[in-house]
Amino acid sequence: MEPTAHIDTFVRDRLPPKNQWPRLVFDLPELRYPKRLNCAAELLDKMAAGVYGERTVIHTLVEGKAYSCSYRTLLARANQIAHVLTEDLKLKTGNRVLLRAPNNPMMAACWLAVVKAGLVAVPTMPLLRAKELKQIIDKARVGAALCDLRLKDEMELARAECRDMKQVLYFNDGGANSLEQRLADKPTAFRNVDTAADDACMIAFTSGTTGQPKGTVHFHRDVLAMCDCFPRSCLKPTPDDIFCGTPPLAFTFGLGGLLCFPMRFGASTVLMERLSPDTLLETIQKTKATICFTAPTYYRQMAALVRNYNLRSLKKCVSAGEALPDATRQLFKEASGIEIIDGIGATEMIHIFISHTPERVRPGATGYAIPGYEATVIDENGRPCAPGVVGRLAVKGPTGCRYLADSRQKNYVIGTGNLRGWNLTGDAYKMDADGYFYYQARTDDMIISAGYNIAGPEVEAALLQHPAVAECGVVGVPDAERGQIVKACVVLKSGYTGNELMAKELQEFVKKTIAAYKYPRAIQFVASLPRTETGKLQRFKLREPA
Ligand code: 3UK
Repeated sequence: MEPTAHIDTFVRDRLPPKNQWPRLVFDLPELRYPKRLNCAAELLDKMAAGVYGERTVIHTLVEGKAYSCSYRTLLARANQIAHVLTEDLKLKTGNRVLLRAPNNPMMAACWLAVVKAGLVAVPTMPLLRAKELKQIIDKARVGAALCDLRLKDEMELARAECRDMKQVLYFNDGGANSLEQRLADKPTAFRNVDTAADDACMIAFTSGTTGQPKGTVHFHRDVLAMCDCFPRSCLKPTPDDIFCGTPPLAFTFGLGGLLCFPMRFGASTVLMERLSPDTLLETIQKTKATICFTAPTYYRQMAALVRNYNLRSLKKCVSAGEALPDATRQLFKEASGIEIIDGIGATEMIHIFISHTPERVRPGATGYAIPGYEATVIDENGRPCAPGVVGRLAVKGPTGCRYLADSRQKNYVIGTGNLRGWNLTGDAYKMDADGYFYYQARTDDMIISAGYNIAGPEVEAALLQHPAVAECGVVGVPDAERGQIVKACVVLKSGYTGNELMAKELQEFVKKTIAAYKYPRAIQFVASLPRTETGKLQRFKLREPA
């Protein structure tokens, strides 16, 4: 590794053992980064100094009123925050800083400030509770936090339980001792720390449903690699693009799509704190956004509302976080004329590695390995599967999994054989002869019923084609006779009633749409489905007895 700029080497000291590292490939010319690199300097200082300086980087709406800020203004703000971190809080390079806020301009400025100062950002989802925050603070040994005032309660509860958490500054507050008050008399210039390309700049925690959260370590180089892969090949943004969407900046899907990608291309982003499908559409209309990032469930709900809005500005839509059912793709296309760009990414890989351009879409497929990445499907012996055969997805590229001090590293990165150093995402996939990848299920979500392997998402895709179905989730539940049976939890559209008759009709519909043995033997009608802050269905909750 390159000599570190970090005085505090906590993170480097807790990287996985060398023999468990992912193998990295940097074949594309745009991925050949210099040995010394500060990604915030590339994304912010460099852009602010050039032709983009006076152009807008962040838009926001506060009570319907539009505000915007230029690259140069954002740079000045981030620099002042960097001074507060290093002078007032006396943080040393390599120290971890917790970040907590909904998507707003201060959250963006704080992330950039932390990274400019050679500190390590630990962004956290706004809805996390003190107990979850404590796990993260303890694991990453975080000594300071920058937190939105509205998230103060859980922050203070966590702080009381964490000896390491010594200093917390609040923002969007305005009061005495707030971050805003401290930064006000700081210089607007700051000398960035000359970090190594492989110094950590962020620990992103996975939104795991069970057990201790896993911290994935990302280097300065990784942040630029995420900008130079997916957006460059599939989105092709221009400086006139306006990005918009829902994923939190604390989720790498949102950090890329709503902050780093726009900045890498001299474009701008709309940061909004809470967006529902209808307010997202309203925001696109008001800000004339051109690119939208959100989860499949949002596109499905938006499809029904599109005609109430003027979306002429909108050109491209990206879906990730969970599988995009073809029925949703078609509904949204009929409503808006836009072919959604699906992409699978992971916190471990930092962003998307299989996707497609709108022109090269294939129904039912997530896409192909995007330039910079390789992907394959392997069997239980670790050998590549023939086209059409379901196996485990393995990927390799310029980014890869590095858990902070975690024995689960060896479950994610292959340790032996020809594919040593490839990443196993935990997804069951099949590939066709042209290299398109078709999602089946999470490997541990495959349903085994009377000896058949059944992928829940395939049954969901069938159900979603029925006109009465708004949303659904399909899981395996224990059954004395068959081991497991297929159970569907169904949200009906308004105007339909969930009764015996409807259950029968849906069962018959699935039998006619896909192989009959996959039909849901149990159907439960529910008012809504349990989802994470990132739009993922919480399948484990559907397995719990009603
Ligand atoms: C699933 C998908 C099918 C898949 C993420 C884009 O979701 C992200 O990261 P997470 O760590 O979860 C990773 C897992 O989510 N998944 C994500 N996208 C798709 N399954 N089709 C998709 N398009 O199981 C994957 O292993 O929360 C997504 C960018 C950055 C991200 N962190």
